[in-house]
Amino acid sequence: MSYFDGIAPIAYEGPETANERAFRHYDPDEMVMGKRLEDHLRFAVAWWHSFAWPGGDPFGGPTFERPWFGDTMDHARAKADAAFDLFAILGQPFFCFHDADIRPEGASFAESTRNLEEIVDYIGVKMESAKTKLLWGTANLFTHRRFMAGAATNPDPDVFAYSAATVKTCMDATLKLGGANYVLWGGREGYETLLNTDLGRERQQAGRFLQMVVEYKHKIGFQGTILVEPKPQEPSKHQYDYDVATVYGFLKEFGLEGEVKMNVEQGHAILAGHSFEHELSLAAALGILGSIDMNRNDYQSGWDTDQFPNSVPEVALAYYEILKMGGFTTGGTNFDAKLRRQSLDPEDLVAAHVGGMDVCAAGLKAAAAMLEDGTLEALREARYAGWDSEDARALLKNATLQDCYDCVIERPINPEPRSGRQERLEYLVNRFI
Ligand code: XLS
Ligand code: NI
Ligand code: NI
Repeated sequence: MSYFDGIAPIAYEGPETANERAFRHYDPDEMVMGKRLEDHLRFAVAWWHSFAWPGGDPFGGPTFERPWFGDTMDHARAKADAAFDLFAILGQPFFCFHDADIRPEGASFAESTRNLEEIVDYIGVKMESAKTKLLWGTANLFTHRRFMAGAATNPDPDVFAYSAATVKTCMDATLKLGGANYVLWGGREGYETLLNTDLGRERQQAGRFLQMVVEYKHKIGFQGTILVEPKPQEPSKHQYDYDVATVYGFLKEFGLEGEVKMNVEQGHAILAGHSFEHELSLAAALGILGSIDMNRNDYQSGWDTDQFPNSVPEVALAYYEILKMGGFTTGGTNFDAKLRRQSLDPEDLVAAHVGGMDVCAAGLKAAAAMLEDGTLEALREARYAGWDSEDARALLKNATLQDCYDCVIERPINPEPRSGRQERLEYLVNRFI
């Protein structure tokens, strides 16, 4: 018997349907800008939120009572069975996992690794008869108490070594399951108080750790992309991978900017005081936009609420940046989103994903329409048209302050301000949403 018994695979029925168990906007085969919608969006279900999260919060214990909750390998297999049952209902092409989501912790590193290898084989067999592939794997280096003072940035070299060994096993697992990417989110790579922290040292440790990951990727011939996922705080007071700009500087410092891209999460962007589209636009401009963790942060809470997305206008601006850079290559849209703790039923889990997929599909189609219309990009380009002239280009390339001075005096230059047309642009965008 399946946990999702009685729930049939979700089909596309169009925007007018009253059926809760149907897609209104997500038709995987719909062609958008010459590509199937499924291949644009590349949806993934997150194992941790959908199958491992028990519904607790700082004031209350678990609210979910899933039949697969427990610490044995039998539980782990039952969890994988339920996961693949949900995948068959949603029909999404990918999933993502941490080691700790899929296997029970062992009494030793060796036992944890054996558990991981065993469940990876089990999942591998399930994948043979399913359409679902692995978008990315990652290591949980933040839940167990050994990681409380960080993983790579821990003051104890034993924790550094343990963390590196753990990442090795997770990269092996990701390679074995044919993963398209490998993610590093620095869960506790930061500090609680500067009073006990040597920032300089911890930076160096984090840099060397990431170099080791890239070296190992090449050693084992992993063809996927290594992704870093920025977040400014939570669980630690301050996290080193604060935002896209900060991580880019870090990659440059350690010579990794050609090797590592970003996994940008909506909620993390909000926590950093940015919009999602700001982080995506910057990552695209720097050539390091890899993949996204799609969710929605509560704008008042101040922590990472990981809700399913429900705002088409917001999602549209995010996909606009993605389409503008040419779309995902190895990346995709991972629902790093969880149910609210009162949403107890299997039906809730299905509906959350169906709703999220529909919001993303509607957003992506609006973004594609804006791009195909071209007005927004034409106006943006026109704003910089002054730079198209030979003289202007030479100015940027070779001119000195003295050259500029001479030119301003001789021509003479007296700049005339032009409208930025913000309200008109906002109004234009609304036409597509
Ligand atoms: C937590 C992060 C985490 C990463 C994977 O805030 O979003 O879920 O995506 O470790
Ligand atoms: Ni995430
Ligand atoms: Ni997050």
